Amino acid sequence: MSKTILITGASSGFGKAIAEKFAAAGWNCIITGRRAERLNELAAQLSRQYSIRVLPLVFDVQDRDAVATAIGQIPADWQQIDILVNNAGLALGRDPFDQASLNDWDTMINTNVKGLMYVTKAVLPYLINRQKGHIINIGSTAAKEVYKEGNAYCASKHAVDALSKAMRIDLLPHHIKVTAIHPGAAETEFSMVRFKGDQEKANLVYEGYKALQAEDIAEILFYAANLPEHVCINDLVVTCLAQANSYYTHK
Ligand code: NDP
Ligand code: 8X3
Repeated sequence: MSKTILITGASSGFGKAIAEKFAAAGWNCIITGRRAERLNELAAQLSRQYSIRVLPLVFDVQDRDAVATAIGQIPADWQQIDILVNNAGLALGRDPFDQASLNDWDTMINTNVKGLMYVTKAVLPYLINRQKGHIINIGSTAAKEVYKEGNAYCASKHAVDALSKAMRIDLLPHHIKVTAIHPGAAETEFSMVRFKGDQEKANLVYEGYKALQAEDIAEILFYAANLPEHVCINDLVVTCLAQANSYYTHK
C-alpha cells in the first residue's frame, strides 16, 4: 500500500522538492502552504506525472484555528500519515538587534516556532493512533550557531532544535521517530523572502560558490525517511562543500 507524507511549505524550495522526490517514489502527498495556485498546480503535475494522490491544503501555519481545522478535517482515507515534514518557515530581515522590526520578529517566531508546534499537535493524533510515524523538522545551521544580525531567526531555529529533542523524548512511548535536518545556505526563495524582494541582495548570498540546492535536501530527507523501522537519524547538519558553518564560507 502507498505511504503518505504531509509536507508544510510545499509551494516552493525544500518543500516542493521533497514532494517531487516522494511522489516520484510512489508516495501520496499532502502538500500545504498559503499560495493556493502554486499548490494546486503542483498537485495536478505530481498526480498526473506519477499516478499518485495529492491533497493540497491551504492555510497559514501561524493561524492556530486554521491549522486545527485543515488538519483535523483531513478526509478519512488520508489519515494514515507516515511522515510529517515541518518545513514551512522563513527569515525576515537581517538587522542588528536594536534596529530589527518587531513585526518581522513576530512573524518569524509565529511561523517557525508556533506554526511548527500547531501543525505537529494537529497531526499527532493520526500518528499516535497508529503507534508509528516519523516527524522531520527542518532546522538550520542557524539552530546551532548565532550569527551577526541573525537574532530572532537564529532564536526561532534554536527553538526548532529544542522542540525536536523534546518531541523525541516525549513521543518515545508512541514509537514515533523524530529527525531534525539542519541545512546551511541553500538556493531557494529563502533570501528573496528574507530581503523582501530585493533580488540583488538575495543573489549576493549565493554568489561565488555552489550553495545547497532544494533537491539535495530532498535526497537527504528521503534517505532518512527510508531507513529500517528501528533506525532513526536524530540530528543532521548539512552544508555545501564551500561552507564550514554559519561563519565561514569559501567564496
Ligand atoms: P522558500 O521560501 O523557498 O519556502 C518556504 C516555504 O514555507 C514556502 O512554501 C512557503 O509557502 C512556506 N511558508 C512560509 N510561511 C508560511 C506560513 N506562515 N504558513 C504556511 N506556509 C508558509 O524557502 P526554503 O525552502 O529555503 O525554506 C524552507 C525551510 O528551510 C524554512 O523553514 C527555512 O527556514 C529553512 N532553511 C532554509 C535554508 C536556506 O538557506 N534556504 C537553510 C536552512 C533552513 P507560502 O508562501 O505559499 O505560504
Ligand atoms: C538559512 C541559512 O545561514 O541564512 O537558515 O541562516 S542562514
